[in-house]
Amino acid sequence: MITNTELEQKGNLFPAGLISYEHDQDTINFISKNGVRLQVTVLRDNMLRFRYSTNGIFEHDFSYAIDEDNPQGFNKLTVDDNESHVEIITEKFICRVAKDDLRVGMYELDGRKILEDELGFHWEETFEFGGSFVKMSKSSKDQENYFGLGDKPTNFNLKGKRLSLWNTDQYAYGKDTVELYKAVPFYMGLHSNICYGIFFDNTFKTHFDFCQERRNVTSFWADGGEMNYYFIYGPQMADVLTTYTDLTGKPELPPMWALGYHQSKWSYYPESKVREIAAKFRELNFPCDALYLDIDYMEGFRCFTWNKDYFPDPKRMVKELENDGFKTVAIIDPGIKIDLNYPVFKEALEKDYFCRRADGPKMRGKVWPGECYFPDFTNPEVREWWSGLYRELIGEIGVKGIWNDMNEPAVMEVPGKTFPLDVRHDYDGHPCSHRKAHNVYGMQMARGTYEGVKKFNFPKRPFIITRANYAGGQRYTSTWTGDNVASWEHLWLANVQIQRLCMSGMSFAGSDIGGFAEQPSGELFARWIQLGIFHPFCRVHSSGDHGEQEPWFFGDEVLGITKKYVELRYQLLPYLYTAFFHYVQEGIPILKPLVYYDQEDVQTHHRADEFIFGNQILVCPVQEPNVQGRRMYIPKGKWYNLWNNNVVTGGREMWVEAPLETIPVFIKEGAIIPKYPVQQYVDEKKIEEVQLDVYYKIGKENSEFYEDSHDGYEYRQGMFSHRTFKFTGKEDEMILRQHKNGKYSAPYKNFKLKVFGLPFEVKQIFFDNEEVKPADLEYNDEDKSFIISKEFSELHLVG
Ligand code: MIG
Repeated sequence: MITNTELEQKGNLFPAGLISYEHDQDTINFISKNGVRLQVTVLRDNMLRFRYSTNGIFEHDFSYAIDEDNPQGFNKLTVDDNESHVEIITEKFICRVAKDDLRVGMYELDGRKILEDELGFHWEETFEFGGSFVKMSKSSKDQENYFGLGDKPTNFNLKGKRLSLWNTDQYAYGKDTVELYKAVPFYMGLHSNICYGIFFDNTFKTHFDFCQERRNVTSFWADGGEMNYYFIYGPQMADVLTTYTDLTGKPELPPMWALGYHQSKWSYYPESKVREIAAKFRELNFPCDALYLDIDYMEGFRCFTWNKDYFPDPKRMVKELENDGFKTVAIIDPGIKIDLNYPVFKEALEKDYFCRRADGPKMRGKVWPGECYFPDFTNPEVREWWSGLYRELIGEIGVKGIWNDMNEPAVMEVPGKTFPLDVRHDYDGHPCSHRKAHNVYGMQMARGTYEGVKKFNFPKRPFIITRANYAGGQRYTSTWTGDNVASWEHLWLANVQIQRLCMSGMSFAGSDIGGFAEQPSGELFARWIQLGIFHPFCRVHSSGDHGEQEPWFFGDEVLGITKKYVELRYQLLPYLYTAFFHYVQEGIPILKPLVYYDQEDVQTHHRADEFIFGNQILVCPVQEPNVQGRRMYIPKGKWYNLWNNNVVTGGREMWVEAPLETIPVFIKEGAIIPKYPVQQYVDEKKIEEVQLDVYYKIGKENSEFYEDSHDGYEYRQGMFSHRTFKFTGKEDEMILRQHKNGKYSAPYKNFKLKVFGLPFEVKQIFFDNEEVKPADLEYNDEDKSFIISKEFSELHLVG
């Protein structure tokens, strides 16, 4: 146990007793005897913001993370004065601020403790940089567990870990590497079936300790800036996460092709190589929607140029690929080669858009092109210029997506692998050093890219992928987990990292399937594809120097298996798109770890292998070589094994068969899963009919199906269709009702309904309240299927 005296000897300072407090509409201001100010703002009934100033002065309030349009407003705020504390009561919970030291506690309305300050706010002044290290510590319960924090490659449950957030290029990182590409200073705590969230919106290097240093204490602190955090009350994890995602923002719907299968490699060049890869996919009927061009497409790694020896006519190539269903995605890095004959460099130089060192020289660093300068993406004028650079690439050549890399920012051959800390940034009119701007540099680059791609691809939707990001960056871009390795451990990591990103507001994420560094065995590749098709972003990518990584490279068996799974992804596109719609609308994560799915069941708090894809599909990857099956946890309820339709009862661990061609997948009973036919790429075919797989249940279950034209913005004018299927099953009767919102009507007319597990023989059928003959609905008794108009309102089967 660390005592205050020890901490004080180390130079830590604490708030002294309260002098006064006052409140207006939504904010309560506390002033303490030594000048510390605490501002508590009520944003939502379940969310408070806490800001501390050590000397009574607050700097201008500015954040890159917070979505300007985040929904705000609350129903109730009461401030009560007690002898020892001030009580802030919202409709959902109570916050108490102690009068003697400003320590804060959060309680449910019935008085149950959610979270209390341990030492609470304290700080240490730094003469070298000015400002302070700002610190916070909270007490933790024995059964309390922690989740979140972005892309950390460590156990899903963070209890016992100490981690820091400082965006870093970590080639071939490993389990427990402390700093990776992204900084998402948001976590959720869970105990006694109460979940809450802490979002520490501070872009300096931040640190989190989850009971590692001291068993019953969690703490977070930053190397500078303000103690500025949001407390979000659940009690359900879903409430916490959707509130956080509302606060920091949601992306727009991607074009559906971005959810297809993507193939990448460092590097596909020259043009003949790209064509060879494209042709092979089509020849093998292996679905693929996008091909990636890594840095070698450029002229000497100069961004926004083409190597004309390798790609003599990029516009023609991109067009021809597109005719064949392939969208081209091209990489763009932040480093701009120092070269007076290179127009992008010259313009940025003339306009003074490059970052400078504290004493004036420009920030110079080596990356792929050699010596480079780096645009200051935290300057809005620079972002605007940057977005304009995409005119040719997107607007004229027809590239459909942009891949931003190296934007931690990464610099080669220097200590720290990034900019020196004295580098200056505009920070949207709040000039600062790299200490403060480092963690948002990549996010602001991706933001400028997003604006550009959106502008020049309009009226089609933009697709961006970035390596580095900060909280809120999900508004602009998708992401991947960087330079992983072709190993079984990394397959495990990919599973954990993507689930964690989904728990951090960044659902549109995937890993380099098969591993970036080194080469996977065919078995590892097959297992990774089986997992990767259930990740929101699905791309095979690898470095150039370890052999081939196309699906056909591993022999016929692996090709057959991977093809079957990629086809399954294409069939499930409408289901995935619906999950994406919920993410975009409500901030609901696309993958749901079991703890999110059922926090009441404490078994789930330490599980990380299994997850729910969308709402109703349970997936559990095989993460070891040479196995025929594995043990896995099935959450409560009944589930159909996708491969044999056997029904299992959950709430327990069980052995599941999983030879190489099988990944354990279960469908929740009562679910209705919409499926497209297999296509080689999105919109290859005119869809004639959508299949609805119905998994029978005695009881009720709702399912949803969102559709629109797969690209463009007409959905914003109501041109979407959002269907809710209400299923009711009895021993001898099934009722399926449909409600529809939106004006869009897809070109196909019918659903093919297929009922699994129907417990009775169909004797009578009522369709929209009229009795019909089996033949009217083309009833097939063998597979229990019906063809019904997609505009049906009720199907009623009687046994
Ligand atoms: O220093 O562009 O993570 O996906 O293929 C390596 C080359 C730079 C790192 C990325 C990787 C990409 C590679 N890049």
